[in-house]
Amino acid sequence: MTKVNYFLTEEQQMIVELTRQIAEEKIIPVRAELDETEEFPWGIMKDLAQADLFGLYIPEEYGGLGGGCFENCLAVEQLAYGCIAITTTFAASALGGYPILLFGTDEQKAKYLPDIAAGKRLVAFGLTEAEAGSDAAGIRTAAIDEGDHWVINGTKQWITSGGEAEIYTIIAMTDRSKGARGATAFIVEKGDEGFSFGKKERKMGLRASSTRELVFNDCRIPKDRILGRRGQGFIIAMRTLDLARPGIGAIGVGLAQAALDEAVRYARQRIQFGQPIISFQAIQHMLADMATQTEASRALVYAIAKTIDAGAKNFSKLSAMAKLFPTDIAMKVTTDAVQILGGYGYMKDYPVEKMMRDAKILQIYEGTNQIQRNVIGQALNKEYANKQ
Ligand code: COS
Repeated sequence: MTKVNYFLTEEQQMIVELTRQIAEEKIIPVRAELDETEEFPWGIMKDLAQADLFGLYIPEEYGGLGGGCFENCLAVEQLAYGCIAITTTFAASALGGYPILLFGTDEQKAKYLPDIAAGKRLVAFGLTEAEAGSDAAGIRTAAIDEGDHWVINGTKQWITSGGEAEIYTIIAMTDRSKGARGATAFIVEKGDEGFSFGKKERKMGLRASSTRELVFNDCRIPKDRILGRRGQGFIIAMRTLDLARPGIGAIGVGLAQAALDEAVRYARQRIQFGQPIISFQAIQHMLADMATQTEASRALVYAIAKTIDAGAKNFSKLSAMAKLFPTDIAMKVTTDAVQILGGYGYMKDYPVEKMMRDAKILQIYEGTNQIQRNVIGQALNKEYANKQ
């Protein structure tokens, strides 16, 4: 049967094959256990480091592979076929690294990117706080300029790889009176004075990924840890999210594909009323929708990621679309997969119950899907205003 041809280069095809192999050989065998124990997937992070995958999006001069958003999407899609908790741990490293890549000075890039690319040090991104989720400009963590250093106070919440990562790119207020324009980005390192880790969350899904508070208690960091300019922090966060969101869409594609494969396999071998349930039109139509929606999601993510890599400017709307559609589809397809497996689907003996639990986070993190719709809606409003 002909598959959609996305005309991947030889190098891109290699990334797909390598990450699929890691998903099948390393991730799938341990995913249920890590989901149960909530253990951080260090072993797999080492495998990904050995395969040079942490450097996928980092330029060659800093030891990376020089890929773009598209290559990153190809990799996380295949890893997500195995487990999205483990993939999120990997993807969070790009989210944390993008601010340095996009806004770091030459010195900062030279200092941090080679270790990040080699997978020697994990990096995490800290924006969210207890009172500032969707309303990202509402953060309260504050950084004060004290001459030769900065002093940071506040708490970041739900930070992926919190406690495990060694480098953190965080956003803090340097002038609250200026709202979004009063935020500034900083690099904080594990071990910095006054920087510690708080509550580790217990979650519905995504259990092999660590989600933890970052606590800044008179945390002192050197002056040169500022990222970009003072007051540029909100823009840095938004530009980072714009670049990262297609990756979340790609994780949704990988997860939907995994759930679809499980559902088709099961429907072909499950006998009821004397025949495999796939011979019933009710099941066939569900599978047909699941397959079509998964392929449509893939095509959307790939097209938008390539558009971004081709040098698009102001791609927030596209990036939001690339996150929104595939993640809503991943939720639907995993739910339908559980339905097709019926009672077995609800049991932990089959992987689809974990897939459905995991899928929910995709509609929430890196900006809820309601926020993605806002971003798209506001962009449409602007576009059409300019046309008149
Ligand atoms: N790229 C560059 N600049 C951007 C931007 C983007 N994608 N989005 C907004 N900005 C700029 C605006 O142009 C504006 O600049 P000016 O002050 O110069 O006009 C400034 O940032 C503030 O923008 P806006 O008024 O739209 O900000 P809001 O407070 O209304 O927030 C949303 C906008 C809701 C889109 C933002 O808060 C958001 O993305 N929230 C979700 C956060 C999120 O994803 N959290 C997940 C946790 S991180 S894993």
